Amino acid sequence: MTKAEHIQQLRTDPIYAVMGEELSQGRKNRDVAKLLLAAGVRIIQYREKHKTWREKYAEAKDIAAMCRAHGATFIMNDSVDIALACGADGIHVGQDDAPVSIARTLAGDDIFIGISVNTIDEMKAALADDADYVGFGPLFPTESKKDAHEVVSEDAKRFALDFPLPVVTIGGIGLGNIGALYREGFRSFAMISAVVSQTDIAAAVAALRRALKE
Ligand code: 3NM
Repeated sequence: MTKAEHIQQLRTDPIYAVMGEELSQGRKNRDVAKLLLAAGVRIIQYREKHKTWREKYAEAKDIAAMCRAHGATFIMNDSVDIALACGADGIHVGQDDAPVSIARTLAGDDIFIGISVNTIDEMKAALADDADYVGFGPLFPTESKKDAHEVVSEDAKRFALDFPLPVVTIGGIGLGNIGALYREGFRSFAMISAVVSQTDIAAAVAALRRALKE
């Protein structure tokens, strides 16, 4: 798949799973990736904060290959070098990681780049820096990210709803609120606990997709 096709998938498939072993109920990342793909998830971000470079690279390389075989989009969190080494389709950076412009110079034009944003100023900067999408959050309080910001403001939500880049919402999203967010106008939902932490990932994903249709 081309970069444009991956970005199109990001625009059209509402479910974006963020994976990390600490929140996976003791399951290994490769096994969680298999379950996600079997459940029909087609956008997967690999996010590991405490593994070594080599561990992250070895896992990310395998999971990227699995994603490729399923027509899924594989996004590497933080590390431009691992993203390049493992053949990731996208890179997701935070406000404290390499700026989008530098990530782009390092990664070249074939990998799309998303950046976490919490405020209107950060959304404006993402646009000016030519990011391919923004991860906007947290929408709700979350236990999955210890250093999460304050929940986004209503002004920032209004700005995000009228923003030209794809907006991937994140933070505390699940079965109880995904339908309401969809009705507000949001179209993409990144989740850890509501997907990767669930015992039955396939059932959780099916329920989320149903909630989006209601
Ligand atoms: N980033 P859950 S919130 C990884 O606001 C992450 O940028 C956030 O996990 C941000 O779906 C978050 O379990 C955690 O709330 C999302």
